[in-house]
Amino acid sequence: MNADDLLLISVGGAAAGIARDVAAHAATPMRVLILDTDDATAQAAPPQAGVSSYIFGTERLNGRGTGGDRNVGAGALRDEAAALQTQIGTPRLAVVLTCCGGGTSGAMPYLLEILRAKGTATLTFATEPFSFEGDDRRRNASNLLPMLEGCTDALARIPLTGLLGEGGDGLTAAEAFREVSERLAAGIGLLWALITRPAFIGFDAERFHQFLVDHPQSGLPVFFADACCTGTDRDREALRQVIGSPRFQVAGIDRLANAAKILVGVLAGPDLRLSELGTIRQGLREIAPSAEYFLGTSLEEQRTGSLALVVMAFGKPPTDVTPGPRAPEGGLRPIRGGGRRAKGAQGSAARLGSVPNRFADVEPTVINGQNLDEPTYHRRGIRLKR
Ligand SMILES: Nc1nc2c(ncn2[C@@H]2O[C@H](COP(=O)(O)OP(=O)(O)O)[C@@H](O)[C@H]2O)c(=O)[nH]1
Ligand SMILES: [Mg+2]
Repeated sequence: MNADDLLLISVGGAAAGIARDVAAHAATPMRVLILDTDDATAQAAPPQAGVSSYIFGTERLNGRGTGGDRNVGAGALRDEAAALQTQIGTPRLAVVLTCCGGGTSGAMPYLLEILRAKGTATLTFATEPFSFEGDDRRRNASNLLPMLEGCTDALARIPLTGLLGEGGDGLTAAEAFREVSERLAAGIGLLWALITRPAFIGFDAERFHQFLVDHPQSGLPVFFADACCTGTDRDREALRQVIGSPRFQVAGIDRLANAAKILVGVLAGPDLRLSELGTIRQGLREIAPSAEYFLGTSLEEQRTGSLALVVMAFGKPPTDVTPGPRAPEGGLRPIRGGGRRAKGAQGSAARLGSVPNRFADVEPTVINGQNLDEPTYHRRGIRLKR
């Protein structure tokens, strides 16, 4: 794999900090493009190998940011399409990260269109603001997110409140933002290591590209959980934490049991045993017997003794759901008692997920097992513009 095949792009101030964190912890140099409208982001951190910053819209905004207006963010990027083409190059796969709520993420749809025109497959992580942030930020996010579905190959919507989980109320706002940033950086970092350092059973950028584009749907919903464990029972414990993650219980749907495709990443040292892969595969098969499985492994000396498990569940339209063992009475498995929490989750475990409902803070309109708040093209599996 060529190092240029893979690119991490962040859009906006908060996403920039997370992208830098991923780069700082990566075992191999990675190419990161930080995009923002605010000069302060480029000046905030010392230079890092492989990381470049590009402040767009300076003619209109003079490096002062968008003032929270996402239309300003969108227009600013359109001004600079040509320069941006050069910055991006021609990666086969781009992981795009934005924290919705501000104005700069308004540039996302246009950025994703540029990537699609280049033939780059895109996996987008988009966070939704904390409820305490105010209505304007929530509105910005809930208007933008459905637009992203049409222009990215797979979309992980990540409510920050859910990412923080229980016990978040006692934190200061600064601690809460730091905590969610660390969880996101840890999850994306594992995914990156999996793609860039494949071993034996590789799931590299080209395979990921095929995986994402070889599908009739655009904007595939993806739900993501990870855990890192040590000890003799590390495979079972990681499996237990991931399977039990509340991140898979979304709007009354068990997104793991109902996944169409499950991408399983196992990152360990050279001490990884075949039986551990067997345990993980078997455990996931029991939860989602009808899903198609993809396995990738990454072995690094410094991981010896630990096992990190990343599971990404790619959704399918609810019209096409096969009940799994967690949905014995057919259809989608409802959440019981507000979803299960993984017990004994370790500090290194990070859980990412997404909400399929297109309206924030509104119960989904579910009729005959279909969530009518999901766009029709999405529910029916129609891929747009491809
Ligand atoms: N994970 C994380 N999210 C943040 C942080 N600060 C702000 N956010 C979230 O990011 C959203 C957008 O903020 P920002 O990226 O600064 O917007 P911009 O002004 O358009 O660059 C906010 O509404 C918050 O939900 C942070 O430190 N960490
Ligand atoms: Mg900003």
